[in-house]
Amino acid sequence: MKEIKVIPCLDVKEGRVVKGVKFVNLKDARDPVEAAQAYCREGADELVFLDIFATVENRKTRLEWVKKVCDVVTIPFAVGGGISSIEDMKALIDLGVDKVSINTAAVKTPELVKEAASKFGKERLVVAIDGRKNPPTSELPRLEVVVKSGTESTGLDIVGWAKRVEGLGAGEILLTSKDADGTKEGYDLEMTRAVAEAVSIPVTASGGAGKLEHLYDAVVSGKASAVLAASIFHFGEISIPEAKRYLKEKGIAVRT
Ligand code: 0VR
Repeated sequence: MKEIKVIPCLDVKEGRVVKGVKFVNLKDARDPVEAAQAYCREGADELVFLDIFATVENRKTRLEWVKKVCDVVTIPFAVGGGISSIEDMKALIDLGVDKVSINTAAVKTPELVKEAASKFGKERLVVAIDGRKNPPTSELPRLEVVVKSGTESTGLDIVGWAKRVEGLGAGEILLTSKDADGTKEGYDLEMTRAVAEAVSIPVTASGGAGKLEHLYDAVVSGKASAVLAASIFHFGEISIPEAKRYLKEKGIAVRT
């Protein structure tokens, strides 16, 4: 059984790691470099850095923030936020970033996924999909893709979009539930499972982790290949070693 990855996520705003609920009410959490060093030391399998306001502020990813973290990271490092061209990706990869993650830009220019996979290899290309659940009475898809830090509706069905980006060459999908983000009430298992069953590339569950059981549920019910969390790790409620020990005791293969 392939090892399940435990991934902390640094949502960065103005050079600091922040954390909110449902993408809003962002509160200061910790310094990105200190956090990255701690997570690497504690055995995280990968680190995600999201420059969460780059796109809405219509600017490129803040390379100076990324470089500071890049210089201390000793595990695979993925960066997203504001990436909208091959040049943006090359600049990050030249800094030493292992994987680039595109979200809004993929929706706006799907061909970018194909071009990036061809140029850098699909193993370096994550497509991040932020999703929300619409009420059954809505004309919008029940599971809908949202972009621009969750501020813009796309009318796209999440499963259809996931299958399309897989076909275009995405190496993996980072699937974040906007509704679950920061609630600590658990991942959106319906959304995660629907996508994981529709594609053959790895799907990372993201948004809502609050208890150790949630991590297990995301893997077993959600069929996720990796579990990403922010709140529980940044505020010290659960540590990376605790998470991995729990999953291992429940029979889930993890890197120890
Ligand atoms: P937790 O629920 O705290 O584990 O958060 C996991 C995940 O939702 C966040 O790391 C991150 O993906 C939230 N994302 C975005 C955002 C937060 C604020 C503004 C925008 C975005 O666009 O992804």
